[in-house]
Formats: sequence, C-alpha cells, structure tokens
Amino acid sequence: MIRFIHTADIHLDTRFTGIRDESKRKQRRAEHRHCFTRIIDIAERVQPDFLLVAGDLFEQTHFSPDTINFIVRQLERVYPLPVFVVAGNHDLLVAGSPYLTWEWPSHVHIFKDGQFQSIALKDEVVIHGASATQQSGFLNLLRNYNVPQDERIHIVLFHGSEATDRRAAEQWGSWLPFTSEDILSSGADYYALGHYHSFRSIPFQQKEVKGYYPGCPEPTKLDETGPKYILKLKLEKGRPIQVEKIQVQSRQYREEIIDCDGFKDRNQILERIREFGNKDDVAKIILEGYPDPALELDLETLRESAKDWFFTVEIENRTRPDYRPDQMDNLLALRFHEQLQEAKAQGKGNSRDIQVLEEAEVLGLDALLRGHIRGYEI
Ligand SMILES: [Mn+2]
Repeated sequence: MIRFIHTADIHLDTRFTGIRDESKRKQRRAEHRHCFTRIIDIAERVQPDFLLVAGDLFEQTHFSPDTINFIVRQLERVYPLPVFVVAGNHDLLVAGSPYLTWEWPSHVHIFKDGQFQSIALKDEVVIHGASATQQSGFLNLLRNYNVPQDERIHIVLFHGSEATDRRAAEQWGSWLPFTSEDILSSGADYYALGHYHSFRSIPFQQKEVKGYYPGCPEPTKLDETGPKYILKLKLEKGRPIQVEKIQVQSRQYREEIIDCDGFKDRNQILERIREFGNKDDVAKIILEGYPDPALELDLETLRESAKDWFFTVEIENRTRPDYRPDQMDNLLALRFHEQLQEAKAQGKGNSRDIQVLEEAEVLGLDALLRGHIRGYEI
C-alpha cells in the first residue's frame, strides 16, 4: 500500500480580486502563504510516500521571486520526500517560467514536457505527468495514452478539464480536456487532477472512483465558497481508493441569500445581514425578492453599515420593487405596465429578452411613479 498527499490550484500570488480593500488583500496574500506552510506541515507530520501538486501552484502573470523562493524553501523542509509537480494553465510552462529558470531542490520533480513522461519510484509506483503549455488548450493527452498493465501502481498527474461535465468545462475553461471514457481506457490506478476549484471525483457521475480534483486549498475568488481541501490518499493495487479530505484554509468564503419580499425599509435588510455576521468570513450577500417600492436600496450605505460584521462583505442586488397595478394612480404607468406584461408574455422562452423587459419595467415605473430612477441618483 502507498500513501500520498494530493493538492492542486494553490494559486500563490493571486490578486484576490473581489476584495476591495488593498490592506485586506495583502492580509489574504499572507494567509495564503500560511495555507501553503500548513500543507507542508501536514506532509512533514504524515510522512507520506510522496506529494503531488497538480498545477496552478502560483500565478505566472503575477508571481514574485520572493514567492518562488518561499515555495522552494518550504519544499526543502520535507527533503527527501519526493514531490511531483506539473504546470497548470495559471503557471503555464512557458519561456521564463520559474519551473525552468529556478534552481529546484533535487527531491522536487517538475514535469517539463507537454506530453506524458513517467518516473518510477522504487519499482513500485510510476507517476505519469504532463505539464500545461501554450499548446495545451484543446489537446486530449489521455485519449491515446495507456499505462502499462503490470503489478506497479500507476498514477496520472496533470491539470485538465473533465469535459464530460460540460458546465464545469465551460466555467473553468478547456485545458487538456478528457472524458470519462478516456479515464476508463487509459488504465491508471489513480488520476491526480487539478483545474476545477472544488472537490470532485472522476469519472464524472460514476460510481467507481478513479481519481479526484482536490479543489483549491484556500479560496481566492468570492464564489469559492464552502470547505476547501487537500487530499490524503491510500492506494493498493486493485482495491478501492481511500481518501481523506483535510481542510487547511485560513478563511471561509460564504454566499448568503436574503429574501426581501415585502420589506419596506432598508434596515430590515441590515438586520438580516447582521444575523449572518462573522468577523472572520469573506461574505457575499445576495438580495432577492420583491420589496415594497418605497424601500430605498443604497448598496454602498448598506455595505458600509455591514462591513464591520465580516472580514469583507459584498452585497449584490437582485430584487425588483413590487409595483402593483391596483396601487398605480398614474394612467400612463398603468398602460406602460400592461404593455410590458404583454411583451413579456410574447417574449417567453427567451430569457435575455425577459431580463431586458424586466429591467425596463423597473426603470420605467420608477420614473413614472417616483419621479426618479433608483440606482441612477446623482
Ligand atoms: Mn486553478
């Protein structure tokens, strides 16, 4: 039996876009490094047979030499534990990549080719790794790659899109795409993947698990909500894969929805936001529903009032004022409302049209019934 740790998508030196305050972004970058230190702490404590990093260790477009030196020094702590690294789409193997220009410790093996190369470890395990390069976009590396069928454990390591799940492939972009069939036909014992930022097993929606995306260990974007992991694995030839998810993140990212149906003043929203408050969390609050037309939604003021209840908070408005025809004393508004209802009925099925018409309805009724359009106050 072999034991190893699998991580991916760490994205050191990411910019933490989505957080407005530069001092908080700086704090997140410091926490991000702590997350990497914790991963190495775990490797030191667990003493696995090796460590796998399945791409996007750092961001090629914003990395600082200081960060690469930090990574190298952390990895030195676990010498001589073998560490296998492939490049992903954010730390692409391009000219000038630190993977090519830095001096990496001898126990750190970086796969420096866009095609699979294999490295045997103690005649027992073979790691087949390929890095993402500028040519990798739509290449399916796995389709014609078959690992030897022998007594050794074969692990495939790369950063790519499980394209059987089209929605995920669209969301994250296509890099070294592969399908469930490619996984089943190439015959490895474990697929150590990176690219999708949330934990998932592969092949997509199939009972028998052949590998995992660990997801990013530390959330970097506002929509990366919920627990984030690195994986500790035990593998024995011909036996089911044993996985343990380990949480190493510094902060929780949360998305909360507030239903504003019938709300008459904005303090009702504030009171609800306060209930979600947690000073350590990065939160995004989404306002939904049909509040009373009297409610003045000023997102900046709301955010300012709520900001001390969280590490950071963003508020998104998806509400629509609840204008009711029986309360419209303005004939023009009533006629406008009727026409829009008709147009919406005709436009059924085209969600983009409906969205535009609903937008027009709110702006028009605001102008006709209130004399000014909310969100457009100067
Ligand atoms: Mn990534």
